[in-house]
Amino acid sequence: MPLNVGIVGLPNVGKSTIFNALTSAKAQAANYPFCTIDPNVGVVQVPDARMEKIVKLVKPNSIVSTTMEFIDIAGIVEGASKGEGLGNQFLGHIRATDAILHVVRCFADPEVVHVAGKVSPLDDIDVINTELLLADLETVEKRAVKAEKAAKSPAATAAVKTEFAAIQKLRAVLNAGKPARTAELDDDERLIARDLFLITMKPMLYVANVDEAGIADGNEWTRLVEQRAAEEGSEVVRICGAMEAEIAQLEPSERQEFLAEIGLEEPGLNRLIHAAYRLLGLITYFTSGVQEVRAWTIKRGTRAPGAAGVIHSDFERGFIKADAYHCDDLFTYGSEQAVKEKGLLKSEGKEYVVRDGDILFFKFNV
Ligand SMILES: Nc1nc2c(ncn2[C@@H]2O[C@H](COP(=O)(O)OP(=O)(O)OP(=O)(O)O)[C@@H](O)[C@H]2O)c(=O)[nH]1
Ligand SMILES: [Mg+2]
Repeated sequence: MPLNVGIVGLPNVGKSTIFNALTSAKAQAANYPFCTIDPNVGVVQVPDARMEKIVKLVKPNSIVSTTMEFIDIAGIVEGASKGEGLGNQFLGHIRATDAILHVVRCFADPEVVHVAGKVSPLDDIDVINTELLLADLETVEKRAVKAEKAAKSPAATAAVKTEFAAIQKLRAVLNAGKPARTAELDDDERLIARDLFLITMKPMLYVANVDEAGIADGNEWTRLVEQRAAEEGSEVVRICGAMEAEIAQLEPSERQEFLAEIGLEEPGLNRLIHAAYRLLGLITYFTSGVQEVRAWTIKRGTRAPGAAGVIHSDFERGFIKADAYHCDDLFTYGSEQAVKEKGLLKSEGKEYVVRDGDILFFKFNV
């Protein structure tokens, strides 16, 4: 289940710069709007400090991180939902993602063109969110015509009526200028909504692209974005795209030195990757042995057989039990043997809900 995150925003705000820093790719990033046309796709290893600690204790022959995918999409302008700019083409690319990073320009730099002529994050946010909303409204209106007819026919089934109810709720929310994700839907209605691939149904977080001075405490613009995000219940990650791009170019040894100089423990990108991972509702469990220590991605709330299925479908089908302990216990007691002696390694069954940071060993039979 490779999950992916789309990077959206106005043209020329730093999307490709951030994408390149994230993925060490060489997508074209340049100082003119609509530099990106076709989407750039890149795979990113999810950094995990716990993994490094496990590796130090277990000393395995090989290490495999978990990954996620980022997609750098063309800039959006006002009227995009009606075909302006690159129009519907890239809205389709956004529709195919699982979550959205919304990059907002929060740096001055007179050298870098702003499509609206001035830095104004709240206006920028409104332009993007409105276009996404209008695109969704069009999808919903189209479906509403058919759904209404079907629901009002004498032969209407319960399923058809549910569909119309869901469409009406979504339409009301979108017409009120709110994202589809704020609609209150029951489980059946949620399934209908899922089939519509609405953009504003996807989880979203704001990325405030700041200059170096704005990293530590933000600036007048990031405060506006943070306030707006708080009102919407969204998160904001503050990073300096230009500097992250430079850090990403450094050799690993130079990187630590550079970060220490500017008083950071890790690149801002790590925070961004972790925030995106959380946004997708993902957690990590580990398998650990002398051959290999490996991180695996699952949705929060997954039970042990489902987690086993991420490794191989046979593990899920033939699931018997999982030996489980938490990596924090490994760090406290220093070895799996010691964790076992403390009685903290438990044998868990099919109902066990896997925790973020669990170390699991599956027993199965097919
Ligand atoms: N000063 C400053 N410039 C930046 C920063 N991030 C990006 N830029 C510059 O902004 C310009 C546009 O960057 P891109 O990454 O190409 O922007 P984009 O959002 O991908 O643009 P489109 O693909 O045209 O939509 C480039 O000249 C970058 O060097 C930043 O944090 N600070
Ligand atoms: Mg670009």
